[in-house]
Amino acid sequence: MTDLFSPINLGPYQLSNRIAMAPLTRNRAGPGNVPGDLAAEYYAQRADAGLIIAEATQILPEGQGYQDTPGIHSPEQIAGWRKVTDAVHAKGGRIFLQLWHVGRVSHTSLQPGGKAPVAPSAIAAKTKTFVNNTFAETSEPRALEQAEIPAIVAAYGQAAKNAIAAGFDGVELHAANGYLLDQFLRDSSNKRTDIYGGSIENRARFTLEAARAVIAAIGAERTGIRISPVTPANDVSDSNPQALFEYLVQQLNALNLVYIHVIEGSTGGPRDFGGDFDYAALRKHYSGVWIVNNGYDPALARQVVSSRAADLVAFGRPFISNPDLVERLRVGAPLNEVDRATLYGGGAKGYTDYPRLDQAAE
Ligand code: 8OZ
Repeated sequence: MTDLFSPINLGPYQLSNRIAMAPLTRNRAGPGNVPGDLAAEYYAQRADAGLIIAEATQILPEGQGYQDTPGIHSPEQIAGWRKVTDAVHAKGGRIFLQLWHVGRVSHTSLQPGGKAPVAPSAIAAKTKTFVNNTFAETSEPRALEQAEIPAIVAAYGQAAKNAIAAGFDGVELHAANGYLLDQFLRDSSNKRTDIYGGSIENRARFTLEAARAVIAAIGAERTGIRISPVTPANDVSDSNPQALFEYLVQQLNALNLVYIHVIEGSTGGPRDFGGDFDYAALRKHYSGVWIVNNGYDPALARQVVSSRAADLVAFGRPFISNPDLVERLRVGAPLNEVDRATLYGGGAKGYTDYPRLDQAAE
């Protein structure tokens, strides 16, 4: 029988269990947006996850939307991440990096030259970002010229190469949660009239081009993607998400992407948001590894894996507060609660100091 602790193949890798650590923004990068030694310790503490998907990481300076998020576009960032991947591999773990461009979810104070953030269309997101140690409205974006898009597509490929140079086992394209790729996918944020707007095929074009660029750089067997078909996160919505995401998944299947990681419902919120969206219909179009996420408790996680409705379950907040989440799930131990005050920014507190079961018993 298949359970959460059954090994599974992911491209060239054999994962030791079906529990993934979801990508989690923690805003603890150092100067130059370089991940530090504390990040290496944090990820190494969680290395018994079948797969770690490291936090969203900007592919370009323009792709940053919050303070102190790491990048993967400079040599210093590659060197910083190398410490993380070495620490995880030393403990037998597997780690992918999530490649991120925030698009309009940014602030001029983070943009090179203080310029406007870029987006499919010049429509501001009604959402806040975190800059200068406080929450701020996102800045009014400008619409990308069609001629600018190839350079961003190429930057995804370069970032994937950089991730492999940093020792990652693969990458996950961040096409979820209302960031740049999702802004192009969904018709509330994409009002373009060129080949990147209008029809479903046109709105999916940028994401598929980015996927092809990453595949060309590092191989489909090291390339996954994260989508969130109905989430309202960062002020995006779509008039027909079922048709949009069924098309996207069909196309991703043809590209042989190694996994699709689906956020069900509202990110970090209700799983039933989006009403009758049919996730099983999405999966029917895809023959690779299917990772599910959002608000899974241990019982639901066991059920979807044993029924084969999903191949892996990604846990977010439970992995923040339980470095030994895998062991706790194995023995049915209670979970530590997450401290919301230390989620974003700061140092070791709320990052590397959550107790393991053996420490709690001391
Ligand atoms: C929380 C805070 C900032 C960014 C996402 C990368 O939602 C994020 C994120 C989450 O995908």
